[in-house]
Amino acid sequence: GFAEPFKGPTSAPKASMAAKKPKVIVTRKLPDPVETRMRELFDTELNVDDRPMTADELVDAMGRCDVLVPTITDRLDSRLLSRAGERLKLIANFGAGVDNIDVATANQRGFIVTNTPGVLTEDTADLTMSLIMASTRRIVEGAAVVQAGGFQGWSPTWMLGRRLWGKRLGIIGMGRIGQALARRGAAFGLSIHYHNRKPVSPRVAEELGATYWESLDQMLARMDIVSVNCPHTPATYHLLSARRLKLLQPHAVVVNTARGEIIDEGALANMLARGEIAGAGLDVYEHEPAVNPKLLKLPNVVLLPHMGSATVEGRIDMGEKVIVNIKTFMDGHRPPDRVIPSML
Ligand code: 8YV
Repeated sequence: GFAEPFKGPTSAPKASMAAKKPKVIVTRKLPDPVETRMRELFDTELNVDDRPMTADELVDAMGRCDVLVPTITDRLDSRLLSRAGERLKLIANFGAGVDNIDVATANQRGFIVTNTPGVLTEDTADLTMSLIMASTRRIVEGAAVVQAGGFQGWSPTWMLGRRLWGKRLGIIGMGRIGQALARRGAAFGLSIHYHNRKPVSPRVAEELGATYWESLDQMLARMDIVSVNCPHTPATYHLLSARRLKLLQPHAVVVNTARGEIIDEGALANMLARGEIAGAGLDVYEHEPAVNPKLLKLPNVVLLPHMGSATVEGRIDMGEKVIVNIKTFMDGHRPPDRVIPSML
């Protein structure tokens, strides 16, 4: 294509029109319509190969651009940000979660941080519901039998899972995604329970018919299905610790489409292996892309490769959000999706 490779030689000073456009460096390959629009609007440097940038390449990029568009695969910690150049003004994350960025340090250094909330809510809730269904109804296990040519015919006692209707779903984190999951869960006949820093508004609680548990411990002990839907922050790291996981009932199932760090993955794997809980559906891992080897050997888990927001529509919408944030900021206004540390 006509895109510049991100490691290309520094080009000569641009003509006056181009010079007015902000220099935007995108760290990964984004959907074509997003990249096309970015190139129209900004002086954009794309990553056509989609190879994740090294720490040194990120520092180099931050020294040469007004706006960096990173993703979850770019770890912008305080050490790296302290090496960032003077030119950088905005870090417009392609993604809702910003745990890959030390937002406080970024702000101290004068870099605004934005994210892409709202546009991946329904897709992520769909994937969460899929994991709930897959892990209770053994969907992946059953599909694997047929694909391996092993279907021997119907049997009254074979491939039995567990009924969803009438069970209790406990949602940890009742933000946009938690609420979207609650709606789906209610439609499947689940009773909806949640733990959050504070209760949702009475109007939302009534609409969702959701029961608030101030004590996560007490909620965990009473749920059939537990879903993690909160952001990863210092306060939620290992929120599902070994101690808390032990509060779950043996027939309970845990699903996570948020961030792996929220669950003690080693403790979860051990409990699954010992049959102390019934199953798990995971889309995210504590040390991504590594997956705890114990999990890989278990039959009672459904493991997906971080694809909660992976729809064509969702990824284009995310890109559009990034563009709106950059444009608004460059026009001298507060970008709509600014993240401030007190929100985290
Ligand atoms: C993104 C996600 O694909 O938005 C998030 O928080 O986890 C995913 O939807 C990823 O973060 C891209 O940066």
